Amino acid sequence: MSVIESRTLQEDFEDKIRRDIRIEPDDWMPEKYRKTLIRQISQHAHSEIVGMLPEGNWITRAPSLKRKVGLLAKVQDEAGHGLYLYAAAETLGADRADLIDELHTGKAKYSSIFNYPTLTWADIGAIGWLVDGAAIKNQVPLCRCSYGPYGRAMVRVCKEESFHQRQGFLIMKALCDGTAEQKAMAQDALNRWWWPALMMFGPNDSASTHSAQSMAWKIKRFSNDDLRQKFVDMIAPQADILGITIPDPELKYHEDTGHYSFGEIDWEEFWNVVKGNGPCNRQRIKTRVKAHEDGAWVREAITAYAKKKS
Ligand code: BYC
Repeated sequence: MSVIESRTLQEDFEDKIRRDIRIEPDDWMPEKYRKTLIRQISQHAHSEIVGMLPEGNWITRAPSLKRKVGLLAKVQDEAGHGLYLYAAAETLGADRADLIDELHTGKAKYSSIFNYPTLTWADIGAIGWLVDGAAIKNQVPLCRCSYGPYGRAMVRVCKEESFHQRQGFLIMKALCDGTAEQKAMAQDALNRWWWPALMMFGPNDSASTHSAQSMAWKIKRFSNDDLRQKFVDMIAPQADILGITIPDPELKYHEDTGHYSFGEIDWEEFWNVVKGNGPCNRQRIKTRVKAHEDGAWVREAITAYAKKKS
């Protein structure tokens, strides 16, 4: 390709980004844009798949048939999200088997939040309310991502996430309206999930290595700190409705700005979990690898069936 041709392609790409025209799989794109998307989309897919594990732990122990059906449907939705996302990464030329291998060998990251244990039923409420709440804040802007297949996948994911958040809030509400012991369970879950939920948005903007470029390419539409602030502003009044207390003595509402200020995240804990040393990292990967190995016969059967049909 000549220098002039490649400059034209680059300019054409930049022009599309400027004019909010989506980049599609067959369009020319800079190699770094492709790599950034494969990184983010595959990490996102892994998060959905690993994210099924803390909740799966409670499917057999849900307190009623209604709750069991709701939780089953939620976990099933998450499997679906992972699959749309792996498919979106494949449109960029990534090989799904390689991506999964990177997860299983610890090379690929997935959201820090899923490395914490689910100790009581209230944790399922807290995950739906806080974790899916954070996911919605982060993912609604991704519906406008400059890369077509990712943005379109996010539309359906976000619709499902909003059901998930309501499911979680309603579990929390039932517990908070219940006995003193049930309300204490809800408070304990909030105490344990609050700070890890804030960490989901990633490092502060000043420490975020990818934000500036990803925002220039309109992959990300808001910075990590902006989204974290939107999340706190959404959740704090909901905690008041539930009658439970966010475990942050520095949390304060400011009439003049309409925003809450909040305390500093323990970044040492965050990076420790991201590096693989959280309470459940090893257990999560071990469980995933086992599920993958146990499912080998399904992959073989599907491949044999496809071959026969063709
Ligand atoms: N955990 O430069 P930065 C769900 C990494 S699924 C682990 O700010 P970026 C759900 C980051 O990857 C929720 N690692 O990065 C599922 C980077 O490392 P590398 C998942 C994190 O990409 C089931 C480094 O730190 N959501 O909701 O610009 C049940 C520097 O960060 C984390 C998504 O994946 C973290 N929390 O921004 C219920 C959304 N944060 O790659 C619910 C899509 C940062 O250089 N992803 N790192 O080795 C994103 O929006 C962005 O990738 C992030 C990070 C905001 C997460």
